[in-house]
Amino acid sequence: MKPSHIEHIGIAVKTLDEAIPYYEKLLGTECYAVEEVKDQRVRTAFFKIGQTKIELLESTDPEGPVGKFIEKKGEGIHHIAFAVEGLENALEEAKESGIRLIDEKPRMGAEGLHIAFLHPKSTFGVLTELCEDKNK
Ligand code: CMX
Repeated sequence: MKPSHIEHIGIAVKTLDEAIPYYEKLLGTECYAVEEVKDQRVRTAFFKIGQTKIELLESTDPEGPVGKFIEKKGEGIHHIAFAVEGLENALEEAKESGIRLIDEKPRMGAEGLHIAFLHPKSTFGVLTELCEDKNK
């Protein structure tokens, strides 16, 4: 596996309405998309800096992954996502090397990317996402 770049950094926030203006100021750029990812029980907001994005995550359900994260740890960095080519093979490789997969198979994430998560308990405490843009 050789990721090409950090695709995005996911940051859990209590409300997009409060966090978006801060990031717009900090990054000097406007949020270019707000999208709900229903099966993940989040609303997301995106900013672009070079090749990398910042993805703000607001929970839509206290029992969802981001709702539980904020309840336990508070707002902050939630996950890091690496862009890979050949996501299925990357997952196979990760599994063979003993990494615990949250998603055995890729699924659809925000922005039409194919995504899969690796469990933070086997990635030194960092929830890790692998993603592939099949439209590229
Ligand atoms: N980063 C690091 N550690 C995390 C974590 C995170 N984001 N989320 C949970 N953990 C840790 C918890 O602190 C806990 O550790 P301890 O046992 O030491 O207390 C452990 O993982 C289990 O946490 P939990 O609250 O009991 O939560 P679950 O086991 O139910 O779920 C996880 C944890 C990672 C499997 C789940 O959050 C998940 O499947 N995440 C992937 C999907 C996701 O995060 N989607 C939201 C983003 C979607 C998007 O970007 O579009």
